[in-house]
Amino acid sequence: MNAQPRRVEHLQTDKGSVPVYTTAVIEQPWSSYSREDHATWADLFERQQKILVGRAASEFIENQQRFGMTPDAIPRFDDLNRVLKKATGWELIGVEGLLPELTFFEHLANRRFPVTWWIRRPDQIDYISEPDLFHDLFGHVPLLLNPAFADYMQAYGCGGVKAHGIGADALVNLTRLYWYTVEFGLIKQDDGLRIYGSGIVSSKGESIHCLESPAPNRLGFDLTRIMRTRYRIDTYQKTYFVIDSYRQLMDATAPDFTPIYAQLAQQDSIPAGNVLQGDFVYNRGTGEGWLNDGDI
Ligand code: HBI
Ligand code: FE
Repeated sequence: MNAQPRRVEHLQTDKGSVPVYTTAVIEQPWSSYSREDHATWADLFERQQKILVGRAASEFIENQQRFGMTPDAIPRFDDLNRVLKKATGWELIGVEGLLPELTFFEHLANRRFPVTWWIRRPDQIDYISEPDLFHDLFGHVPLLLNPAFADYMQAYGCGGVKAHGIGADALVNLTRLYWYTVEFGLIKQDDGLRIYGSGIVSSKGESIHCLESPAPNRLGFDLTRIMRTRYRIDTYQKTYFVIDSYRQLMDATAPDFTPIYAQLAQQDSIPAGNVLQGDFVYNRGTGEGWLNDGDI
């Protein structure tokens, strides 16, 4: 049984009331993982690896192999860091769990990715409301080997530190950008739409739902459209945004967001399930898209 992480408080955020942990950086207590912890990693890894064939972005699969991640045991952060540091200068650090936003942003701005050191219990295998080791290691870490995505994550962190200084509305806008790209993003490949978002690749049901269900919208990436779009944390997404490339994400964070936040402050937010005139709508089957010229 793994040691229970130390909760400090609950923070009311737009993700609901989430536990916020100490900001301490913790050495991964690899030898303290129980056989049950390693078995939970193996179960989740093997299940997701099967589901993600033909569904996950090609870089995601390739990079998992470059890290040498296997279901055999929970990976050691030190082993992963040897590969990661050389490739894009990023470093994994162990943490207790969700960090206060400013702390999180400061780590990203310095190419440090916080990874929760503990893994969920077997009875939480299908869903856990906060990022555990599986979500972070399996979901977030592979794409940090991609130079453009690694640049984007650092730029996002720098933007987050700035937004924290501007105010709560700017933070809400920026958190939506993280949500609809890093956590729930899709990418267009020659062979169709594929998943790169960590929240999806670490979830069995949503890995299938996001590409195959007729219910959700799949819209072309548009920075201000994303920043205006609300989201739910307790259901599958009603809208997914599709990028053409990771470089597109990096380029989108090039401008100073201050005037964008000012413009957004004058506009209403958009319900998660709406499709608006001017949205670029993708067809889930063919991956082809068209400009929506009328309100749906
Ligand atoms: N803390 N450890 C950790 N991991 C996250 O993904 C994380 C966080 N704190 C805040 C946060 N994510 C989100 O609010 C981001 O949108 C900033
Ligand atoms: Fe995450």
